[in-house]
Amino acid sequence: MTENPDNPPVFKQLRDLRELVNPSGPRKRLAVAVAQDEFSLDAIYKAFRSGVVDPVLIGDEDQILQLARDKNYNFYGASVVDVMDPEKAVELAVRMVHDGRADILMKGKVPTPVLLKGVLNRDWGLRTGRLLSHFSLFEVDTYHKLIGLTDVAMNIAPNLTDKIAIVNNAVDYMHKLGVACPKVAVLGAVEMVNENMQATLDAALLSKMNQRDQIKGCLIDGPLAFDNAVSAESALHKGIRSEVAGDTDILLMPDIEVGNVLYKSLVWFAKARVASLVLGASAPIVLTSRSDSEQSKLDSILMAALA
Ligand code: COD
Repeated sequence: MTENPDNPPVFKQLRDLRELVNPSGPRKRLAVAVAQDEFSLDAIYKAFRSGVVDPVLIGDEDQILQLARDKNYNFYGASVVDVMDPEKAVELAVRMVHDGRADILMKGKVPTPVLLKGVLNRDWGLRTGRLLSHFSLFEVDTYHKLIGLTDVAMNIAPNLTDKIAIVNNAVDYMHKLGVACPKVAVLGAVEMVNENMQATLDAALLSKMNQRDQIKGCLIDGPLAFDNAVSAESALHKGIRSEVAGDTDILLMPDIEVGNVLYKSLVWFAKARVASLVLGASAPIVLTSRSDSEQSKLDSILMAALA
């Protein structure tokens, strides 16, 4: 796969993110909703020991302390708040961020919709007036740089307006990582515009809006089928001329089903590593799957610290 020297890959591996976190910077206060989760605690403990976060562990205190004892974790200096009911634990964690008593929200052992409904609460949630969206950063051995997927977990069936906001959230985050002009591939099942496939119509409009500077700070092309998005050879084979094909930084999903299946295919079949956040809220939100590894959760905390 060829790399474009005009837009060099900044990161190949998620562990590169660690070098960006300033070790002498202030610790981020991390409010964890329903913290009695083994992999989450493993990741939080590592981030705590390395001086990145000060956690507030909200949930079933007995279970949290038991898990910490089983692992010989010394959380001295961190706080544990006993809240048995998961919805109440979510509310307290979200309120802490809302009130400025915490910098980052993290999902523990609680279903994603329960956490997100708390985040979207009109009185004590983390709304900003922007659309909130989920963003995953993947390290795949067969690709030459980190690649973002969005939205695989929050917006179910985004319309064109939503997709513009989803792209902007992802592009803003990539800028923070130093990618000056991220390349966005808008995915479809085919690379031609088909008036019966809404995803291809949205993709064509997004590309044109980008050309006309209505969406800035990135280079958008689509519709691109997945193979064209990640392989220049494949695009060439189909006669597609595209600066994005084969050098994509961000894959924009047509809907949550495509996104979720691609996410899980990469994790389960390709053994890819991933870190994930919700963007667009008043603070970064660490939102990984309950089945994601400790490594994935740690990298997601680092991603949030960088946001
Ligand atoms: N950003 C900002 N505001 C939003 C967003 C968003 N992404 N989504 C909804 N809102 C606002 C709406 O404008 C409205 O004011 C209010 O929130 C309620 O909107 P509803 O009724 O559409 O939303 P809810 O509360 O029923 O559901 C919002 C969820 C995010 C919970 C819902 O979209 C959802 O369940 N998403 C999928 C989550 C999931 O299951 N993920 C798992 C895959 S791993």
